[in-house]
Amino acid sequence: MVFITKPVINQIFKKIKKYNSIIIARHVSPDPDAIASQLALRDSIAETFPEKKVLAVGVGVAKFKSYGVLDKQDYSNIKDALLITLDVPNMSRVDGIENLNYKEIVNIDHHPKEDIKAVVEWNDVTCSSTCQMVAELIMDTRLVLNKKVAANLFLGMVSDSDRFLLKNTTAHTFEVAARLIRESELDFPVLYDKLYIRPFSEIKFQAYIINNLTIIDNAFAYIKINDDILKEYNVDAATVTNMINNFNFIDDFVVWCFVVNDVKNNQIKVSIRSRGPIVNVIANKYNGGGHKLASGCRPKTDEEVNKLLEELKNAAVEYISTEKVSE
Ligand SMILES: [Mn+2]
Repeated sequence: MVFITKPVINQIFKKIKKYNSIIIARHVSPDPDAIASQLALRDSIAETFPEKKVLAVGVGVAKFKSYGVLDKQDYSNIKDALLITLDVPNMSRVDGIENLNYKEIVNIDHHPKEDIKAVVEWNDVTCSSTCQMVAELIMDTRLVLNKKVAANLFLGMVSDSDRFLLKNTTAHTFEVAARLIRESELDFPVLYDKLYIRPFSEIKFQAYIINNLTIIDNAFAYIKINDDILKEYNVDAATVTNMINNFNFIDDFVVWCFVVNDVKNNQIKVSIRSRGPIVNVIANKYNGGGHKLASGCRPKTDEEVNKLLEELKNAAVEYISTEKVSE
């Protein structure tokens, strides 16, 4: 197998080589792909170029601690940094760069392109994860691939493709994964615990969702979770949104949506998944975005939530009816 280095990978590597200070950021409310790509790239650059200052910024998440530690130091005195944004297409969702003086941006992302203006833009919606892209960047250049870096990248790839199950998984995804395992001699089966071990209370909470999901017209399913329920099951708002992929492959609906009232952060969080209808265009209208079949948003009011649910239901019902016609 011959792997052809993409020109954009060389351009990114040149920027990394050129700058003495590099700040690596990703989206707010990070998922494993965001946090793992960020830490893997930081650790790889730091090991390849020990003289450089490389910081991974943003708010940490306790349950992702084992992936590595974010840099908490003040960077307001750093001038002329290179900012590398990962797994995020819009500037407003980049976490932790409020006081940063950066000179140029390199963006590496697999979401549909939005407003980030990068001097080098590697945006590829055909990639299943940002970790897949960072893995290629590292393996196709002289950036160091150690076991810790490889483990993080593998976890991000597995997580964002839902164990190579989602439609964004391609032959290339498997090629990068195989290469990553081979080149780092990664013992990957032991890593799955990190992603999938969970307390029994979460399974009980999943049963609550199963028993309380509203299904409309064999097309659309949704549930609204309030703070009392979160407390009763001892789970947080992120647990709800992380659970949404477990409801794939259910014959009774093509679009499903979890709404959670996150009192702690004073916001309404919505996760949406689809087996057909394009949902990110709807999520975009309610302070959100994401992928065609996997999106999220943050409506401001209950009224907005209800409008969103109505739009999603209509999209689902319409999809089902056209599918029936074409059968
Ligand atoms: Mn991602």
